[in-house]
Amino acid sequence: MTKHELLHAHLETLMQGGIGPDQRLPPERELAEAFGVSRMTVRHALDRLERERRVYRVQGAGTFVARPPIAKTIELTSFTEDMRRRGLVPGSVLRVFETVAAGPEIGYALALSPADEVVHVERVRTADGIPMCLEHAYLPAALVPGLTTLEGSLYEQLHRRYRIRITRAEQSIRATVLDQQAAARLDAPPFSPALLVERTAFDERDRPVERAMSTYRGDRYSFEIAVTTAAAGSPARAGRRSGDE
Ligand code: 16G
Repeated sequence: MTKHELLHAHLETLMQGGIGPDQRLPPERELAEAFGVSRMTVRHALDRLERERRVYRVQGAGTFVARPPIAKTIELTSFTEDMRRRGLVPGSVLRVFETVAAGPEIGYALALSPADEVVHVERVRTADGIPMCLEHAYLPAALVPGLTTLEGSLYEQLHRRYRIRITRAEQSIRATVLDQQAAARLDAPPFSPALLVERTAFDERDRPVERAMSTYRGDRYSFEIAVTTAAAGSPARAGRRSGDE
């Protein structure tokens, strides 16, 4: 190993072990002496770590270990997890549970033919007993044989009973207003503002397993998405959805 490589390996070890986030690395001079390299070499090594956003410099104070990113992408959660994380008790009122033909749009999203059967579940999702969201979920009937009703978390059931684990989703969010029926279900005035989130969820084998439309009351729910510059390694990281309680 060259001196340069030794220095790099040493810095890696320091950051993974001994020195935690927001703690200071040894001064440049000390590192240069310990490894028998010039201060310029030490600076180059630190520059590289700074570009990778693994350390940051504070003028006059030194070089500090950066906090790791919270998560790489907007996190995929179920309604149940989302509410629990915020200390709210998730609940559901089942309105519809039926098996119907997919039709062209749902069929397209789930890679089925329009005549193939899907299970349609309509639920009012509550947080601490208060209606928060109206959800329509469609699942290929062939993937969930014997499912005749739904209690509790859909994603937990899919996992426990059918070994289906949702690992990624394609999602769009747009503004809308509540029609008469959705307003009645959500205990809100007709035509009040809402957020419509449409999701196609995929399992570990990348099969589309759910197409869902979730309509959130605009006055009770907001999405929080942390964004960062591309230089940080990923265009968008860490998201947490939050409701307005
Ligand atoms: C989320 C999903 C919805 C899914 C549900 C499962 C969005 C926009 N929608 O609400 O597609 O069906 O979670 O929740 O994130 P559950 O496991 O609590 O039933």
